Amino acid sequence: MHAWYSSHHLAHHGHGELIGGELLAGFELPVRAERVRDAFVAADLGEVLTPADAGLQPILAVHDARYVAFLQSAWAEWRALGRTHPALGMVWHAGLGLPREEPRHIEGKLGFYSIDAGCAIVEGTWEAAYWSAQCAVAGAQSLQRGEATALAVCRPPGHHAAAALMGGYCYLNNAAIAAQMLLATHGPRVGVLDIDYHHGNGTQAIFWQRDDVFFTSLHADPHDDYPYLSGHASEEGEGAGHGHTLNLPLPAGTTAPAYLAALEVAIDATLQRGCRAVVVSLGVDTFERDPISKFKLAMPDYLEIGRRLRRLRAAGVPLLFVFEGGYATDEVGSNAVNVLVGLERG
Ligand code: OKP
Ligand code: ZN
Repeated sequence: MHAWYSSHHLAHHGHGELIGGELLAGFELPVRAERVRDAFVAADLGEVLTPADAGLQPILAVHDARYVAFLQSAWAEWRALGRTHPALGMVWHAGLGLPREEPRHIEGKLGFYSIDAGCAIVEGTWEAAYWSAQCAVAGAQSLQRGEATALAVCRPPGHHAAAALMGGYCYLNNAAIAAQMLLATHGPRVGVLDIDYHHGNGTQAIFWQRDDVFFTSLHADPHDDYPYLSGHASEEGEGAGHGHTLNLPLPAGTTAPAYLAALEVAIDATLQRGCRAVVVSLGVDTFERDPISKFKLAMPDYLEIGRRLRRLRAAGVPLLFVFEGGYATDEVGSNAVNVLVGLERG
């Protein structure tokens, strides 16, 4: 198996995060992707490769062109105001239900293209987000060449980003970009299996009205945790997409037995929908010592998650793992890679 990694992610750094109303040092740190790459090498699972530049086309197949243009120019527009600190918006549509028109002022644009204040923009944000997406694109191409498994060491993560919205540390939806690509070769239906602690609201929104991508997610009950506003079991998709979204919210304190039972439900549903390739949004912020999460998975549980995923492989379904969350920096690498080890070695 190959792991796709780009050092361009290092350019996205130096921003804090609003936590409970205070601007503090953030959790989404460069070291996270370094640790995942290092653990992949240490586990001797395969080669770490640098993605080629596949350009904007696969990104624009998922994201609005105006949004992508905003991401590309946001830092320069912010700098033009004389500001050197990270750019952060403070004004949101928040469901007024009124027509949307792109503001001219960068402060307006930052809010217009955000679901929350979780996405500061610094000088290297676009560079990092672009190459994070290129890792996912290269991973999808691995599957398109017939490989059974690949890992995209994406950073920044992607599953909270929608077609024209950033949020929750995410700018471009790496998993959605890969799933969209895989439709061309593995259609008529591919799956996204999101096992990050947080609901993959951006991915859900992108495929909400579609029947060609089945989205299923295990996550913290949104009554109690971020992203709060979506991820309920009652959300099943709309129109042609009805029945092609499956949310499996779990309570704070969830341990392996309940977690793995929900994972089996998600795997069953993915097989039942006839998905011919699956993108796994691989967040390991379900870990017991994760600093921002409330599930209680232990290190060996990640091996077991991988073992359970063998059922997809046995059905001939190739798997692309796209790295999402996981903030316990000492264990994030082993936890993410242990899923692959469990899958490969049982
Ligand atoms: C991104 B990913 C809750 C604060 C949440 C944003 C979390 C973004 C997670 N107290 N802040 O899904 O790991
Ligand atoms: Zn998460």
